[in-house]
Parts: sequence; structure tokens; C-alpha cells
Amino acid sequence: MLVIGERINGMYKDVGKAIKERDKKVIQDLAKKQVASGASMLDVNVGPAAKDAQEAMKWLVETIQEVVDAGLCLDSTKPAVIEEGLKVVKNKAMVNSSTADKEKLDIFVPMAKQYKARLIGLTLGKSGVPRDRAQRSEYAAAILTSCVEAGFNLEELYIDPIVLPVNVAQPQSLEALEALREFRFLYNPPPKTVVGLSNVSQGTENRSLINRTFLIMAQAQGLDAAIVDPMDKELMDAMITAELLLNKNIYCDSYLDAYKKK
Ligand code: THG
Repeated sequence: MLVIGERINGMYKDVGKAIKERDKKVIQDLAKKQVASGASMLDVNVGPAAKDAQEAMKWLVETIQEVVDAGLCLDSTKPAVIEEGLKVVKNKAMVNSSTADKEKLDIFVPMAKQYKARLIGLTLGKSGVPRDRAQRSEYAAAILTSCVEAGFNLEELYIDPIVLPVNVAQPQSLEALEALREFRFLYNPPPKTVVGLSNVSQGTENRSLINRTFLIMAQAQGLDAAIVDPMDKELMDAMITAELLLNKNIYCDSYLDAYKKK
């Protein structure tokens, strides 16, 4: 599982405040803690409030890189904001994300290719969130077509079925899970997949329990990557145990510790 730490996102109050005040310590502590907890990439999102989003992205990337070597997953809907980050990323970069709209794909696919970055393709169209598993597969096929036509290395592509809060869109959790399975039949080799896990529990009472239960179900459908809070130890232990049971790691009594030392 490619673990992408979600915490450096202006959506979180502490991070939003740190970005506004250009307070490096808050950001660097979160970067170090997430990497120590098992994240191999860190999501970087300036949040909805940042006025100077491009400048804030550059500052975040440089601030994080002062303390960790993790890959960075640049999270914005705006191409200019992502590109500002791509220019300064030293290690592996990930473009998060393009929708399945042709106009967006025509910008983001060549951009990811130029910077040798991974790319997340959201199964989102102009009409907003996908209705069901079939519409998710239609959008996934459009993303795959664009990438193949542009000569983008499919090993670097991750398709996101869009996870929605279970408290407001309950049937969508199952639709997203089934879509993960259906994507495997769209292309050979099957495209990789990613989810933004914490979406599923937004506004609910049992956030951590709902997150880890959904993550394991998604893993059973072949999920390759997830944007998660790696500091949630129960979540990480459940994820590592699911990988063991899916025969992705070799068993030993200390398999939980062994995973984190990788
Ligand atoms: N797919 C992709 N990228 C994504 C998402 C996705 N990036 C953003 C998001 N979804 C994943 N990251 C988060 C980060 C935080 C929360 C949810 C998803 C979250 N935050 C608290 C909340 O809103 O309740 C903030 C609480 C606080 O202020 O402290 O839940 O789906 N490709």
C-alpha cells in the first residue's frame, strides 16, 4: 500500500493557521510524525482559504523538504498551484488531481509526464460526483484513454473512485468499493487505484472505526494507495494486517514493527 499522509491540508485548522502565519514548526512536525508513522508520500494542500495559493504551495513544499525525504502529493484543483509545487519538489511528486474532463486531462496528463510525476485521475465529470459504479467506470475509461494517447506511463497513474461521506450518501460507499473491482477489467495491466479515505467518515461519530473498516474493504478489492492519517495507529495496524492476510507481506510475529521499518 502506498500510504499518503493527509494531515498537511489547510482544511485542518492548525495547518490553515500555520500556512497563514508561515509557521514552519507546525508543518515540519506534522511532516516528521507522518513519515515516522509509515507514510511514504505526504499530501500537500494549501486549503480553501489561502489567497496566495501558488506562493503557499511553494512555501509548503520547501518547508517540508527541509525535514523529510518523502515524496509529495500536490493537492489542488488549480494547474498553476500544482505546477508551482512541481518546480521545487526534489523527490517523487504526485499530481493530485485531474478530473475525467478532457480539458483537465489535456493539462494535467502532459504536466505529470513532463515532471516525471505520478498522477491521480478522479472519476469526476462536469456534472459533479459520480452517480454509481457504472459512471465511475466510464470516467475511469476516459482517464485511461487520455493517458494511453499521451504516452503516459500507466504505472504512474492512480484512479480515484471518489469516496463520499457515509452519513450523507450511504449507498456511495458500496458503489466506490465495487468500482475499484470493476476498474481492474478496463485495461491490461489493470490501472492502480487510490482513495481519499477520511472523506467516508466526515461528520460521523466513529471516524477512526469507519475509516479503518472501509480501508480494509477497499484493500480486499485491490486498492493500491490511500490518502490517510498515518498517525491513527489503529488504522495503520489494521491496514498492515490486511496486507498480511492478502499475502502482500511475509508473516513473522513482529510483522507490525517490521512494516514500519521498511
Ligand atoms: N481524493 C483525492 N485527494 C483528496 C481527497 C480525495 N484530497 C483531500 C481529501 N480527499 C483527503 N484528505 C482529507 C483531509 C482531511 C479530512 C478529510 C480528507 C477531514 N478533515 C477534518 C474534517 O473536515 O472534519 C478537519 C478537522 C479539523 O479542522 O481539524 O476530515 O478523496 N485524490
